[in-house]
Amino acid sequence: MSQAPPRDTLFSQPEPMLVDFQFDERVASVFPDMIRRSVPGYGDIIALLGLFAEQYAQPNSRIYDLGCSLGAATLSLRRRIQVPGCRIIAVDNAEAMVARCREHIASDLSPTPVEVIEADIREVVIEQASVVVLNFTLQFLPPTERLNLLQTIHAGMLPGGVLILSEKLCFPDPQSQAFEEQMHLAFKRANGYSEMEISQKRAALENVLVPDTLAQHRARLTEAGFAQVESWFQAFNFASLVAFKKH
Ligand code: GEK
Repeated sequence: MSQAPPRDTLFSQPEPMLVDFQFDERVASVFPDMIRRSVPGYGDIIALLGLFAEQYAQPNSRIYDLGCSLGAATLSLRRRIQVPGCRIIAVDNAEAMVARCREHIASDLSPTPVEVIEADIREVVIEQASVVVLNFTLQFLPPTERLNLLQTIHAGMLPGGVLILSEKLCFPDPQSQAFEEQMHLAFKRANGYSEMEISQKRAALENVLVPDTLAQHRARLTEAGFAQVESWFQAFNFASLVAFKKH
């Protein structure tokens, strides 16, 4: 019988010196529980990413999972690729994530080869890409560096390629912002997080995760060269877009 994943209790005790959030061993060891209880729709997005691989992976191309953490998106993509000659490149710069990701990939028997690289996604060469996934990763780059990464991705994509971009959003009007935040808070409480856990995690992420609005994402993707942008998923303040490179 498989064991339940270790529960995230990282912010359950008062921290006198709360430091900025880091993707270290403590986070990696509880990550599947943490992200499912914190990000509404995460499980659905992961499952549906497989459909993008099924529909858009081109024969003899590369598929990138940028900020792969433990490899959940990679595995979903890998299991639904229908064409020959693909290779998945999964990238993360957190050592603890990469070590565990390699174990997960090794225990999955799908045929498409996967290379797990410990690197900064800003340093990785993107080429021959038919599908690129940024699943809740762009939000951790400094805002001024986001356009540059999207331009690099666009340049490394094949005609007809797709970029799937999932992000936490903020909202330009205060009423929408308050509503979406309230519902996200309710989601976390319903998943068993205490007020202390919620407020300490929020403080730790304050300078680390900087969200954009949907309009900022659309404008940036267009500026980076993408021909069409569709919004395909949203659960409260978490959304996913797909951007198409021209055929
Ligand atoms: C999933 N996509 O399960 N270079 C490489 N990796 C980075 C960088 C960077 N510059 N910045 C952050 N990361 C995953 C979930 S988690 C989302 C992605 C979250 C990595 C970081 O180490 C972490 O593993 C990941 O991006 C973000 O579908 O924790 O909210």
